[in-house]
Amino acid sequence: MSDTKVYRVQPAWKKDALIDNDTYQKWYADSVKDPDKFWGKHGKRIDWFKPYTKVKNASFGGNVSIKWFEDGVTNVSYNCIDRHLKKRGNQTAIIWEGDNPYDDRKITYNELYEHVCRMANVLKKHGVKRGDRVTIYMPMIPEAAYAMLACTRIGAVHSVVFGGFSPDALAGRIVDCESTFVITADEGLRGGRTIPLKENTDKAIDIAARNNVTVKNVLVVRRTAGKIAWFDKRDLWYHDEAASVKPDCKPAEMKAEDPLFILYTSGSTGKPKGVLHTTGGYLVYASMTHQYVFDYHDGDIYWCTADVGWVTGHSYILYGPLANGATTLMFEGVPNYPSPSRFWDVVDKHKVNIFYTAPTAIRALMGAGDEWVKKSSRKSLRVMGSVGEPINPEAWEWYFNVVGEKKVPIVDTWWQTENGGILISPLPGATDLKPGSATRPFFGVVPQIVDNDGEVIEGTGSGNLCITEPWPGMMRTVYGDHQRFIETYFATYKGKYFTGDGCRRDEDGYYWITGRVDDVINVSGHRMGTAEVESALVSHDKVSEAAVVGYPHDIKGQGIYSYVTLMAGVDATEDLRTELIAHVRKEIGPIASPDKIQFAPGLPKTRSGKIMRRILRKIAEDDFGALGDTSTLADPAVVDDLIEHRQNKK
Ligand code: 6R9
Repeated sequence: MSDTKVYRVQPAWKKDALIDNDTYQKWYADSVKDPDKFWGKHGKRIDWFKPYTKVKNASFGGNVSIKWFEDGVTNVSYNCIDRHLKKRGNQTAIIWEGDNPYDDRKITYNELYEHVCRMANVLKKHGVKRGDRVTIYMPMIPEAAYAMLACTRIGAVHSVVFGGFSPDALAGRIVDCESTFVITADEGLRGGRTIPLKENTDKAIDIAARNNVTVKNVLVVRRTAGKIAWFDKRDLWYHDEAASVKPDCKPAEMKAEDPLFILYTSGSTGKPKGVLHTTGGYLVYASMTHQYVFDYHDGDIYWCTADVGWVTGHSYILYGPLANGATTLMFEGVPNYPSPSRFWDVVDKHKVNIFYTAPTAIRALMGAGDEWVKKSSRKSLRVMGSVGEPINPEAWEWYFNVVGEKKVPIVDTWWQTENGGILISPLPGATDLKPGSATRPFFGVVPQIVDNDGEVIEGTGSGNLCITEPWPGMMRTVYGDHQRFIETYFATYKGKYFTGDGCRRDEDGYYWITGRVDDVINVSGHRMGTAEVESALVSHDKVSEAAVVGYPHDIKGQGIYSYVTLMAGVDATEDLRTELIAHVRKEIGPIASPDKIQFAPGLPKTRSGKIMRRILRKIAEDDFGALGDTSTLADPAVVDDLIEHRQNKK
């Protein structure tokens, strides 16, 4: 659309920027023309115990094998801590801002070294070895960072599970990667409310045991000192254990392709997949994108508001910033506690220069009113970012005009758990901005748009977004299921990585992500498979069938709309509606709570029994005038009933 607003790079953004537009063009061209040369050079941004001689050895065809820097030897915690000690041992590595505004802490690189070494020695003491999977189920406290880095120090593979997930969801993730060591806290604290993490862990461990995975130890960090159950042979207090071990621990020598972490994410089918990232390429990519996308300079105070339970927290609270020797802020709380000024109060309090958040938070704060922003100065802000879902132009404009006072560039960063780091984004000193567009690819990233038949769309046009060339930060496999990796990402369009997102390219070559084209919905930036919510619903004994779709939601981006068919003889009551919502929360967690439940005597199906989700989406959007072709429906009368009882009447 040529009538889109363009915000040109301002002289102040360009002045000390690491990359201007000419440099972007040149580097991008080099990165695509000769990836071996380009990444061979930039791979050296991290320290290697043994340098690599091979750079790229990767193919999206056949069995799909991705290797970067494969004969190099390094260690992630060494790169995030040890190598900075000489120059910046006394610099703050982590600023921790508690849920309570009076609660904060600063941890220097020297202190981080000691905490991580002690935690690593605790893991070793209890038998955790290289390659073992450690599950981390933690609130946003510095010990979560110590735990992750401690795993990388000894070569254990961490699997961080978001603290908002239920015991069942946690158990599923423990079982899938056969993890026998769990790190948690007594309770979490968010927005003044406690979250029973240890109690959830206890429940999850019982469920895991019934599925033949026995957790041997639980390391518990004391956060609230709330009352918890204790199992002497199994449970360990972190503060006792850490005091009992040495403050030094030699970093393990890891091969570039040794597994670094697993992170579970939702897809359109089946249970969540364990996305596996490896050591060398991931760290090179996370640190490089952190530096250039946020135009990070030495001494900047950097704040990403994500939770460490998501990939954004992995790459852009921890690994990218720490590899770059940055001061990274970790926030335990929520945007509107104790008031909707909280984000901006924290920005002023810690003089934050780079701020990275999600559209759902921006929309919620926009709804609370400008006065909450205007109470603060925000003078320190130099770059602002957005991630997690498409940002609508209204929210973008508000972020730019009200929060940034027209002076701060916004980087709308598009990427996925599978990608390890940002793939499409403006660079502050190089890219003219268009509200709602993630703009241009990062170095080495080759996007391609294809139609449903796989025909390549050149120039301007819309379709499905693929990436045709490997990049160092990408996932290597689905943990324990390489076939699923191939089928999920490389089979739809053979030999190409398919993102699952729809996309438009405009006349300037800018990319506009339009959202998922598969059965994944994005609720407040959290990815959810409709199939997961459906299977949670049908696991209730009064439900015979369920179909779940997304619908546009003002704050969350998408809301969850569920159509539920009850067992014969069961009455559709308000109480049952409440019960079903509680049931889904128990099965998956609060983030999966259905916003709407419509009791449906029947679902629209084709004669072969496939649910016609297209129709369900339209009804959920209250747009049933445009149902499209319904001629393949087995029983057209079903649709009339669904329309009559729709829950989103405008
Ligand atoms: C990093 C992260 C990935 C999905 C992705 C897309 C959506 C993320 C976006 C965006 C438009 C952006 N998404 N960033 N859509 N513009 N800037 O969020 O990873 O949780 O795996 O979600 O999120 O649909 O496919 P993940």
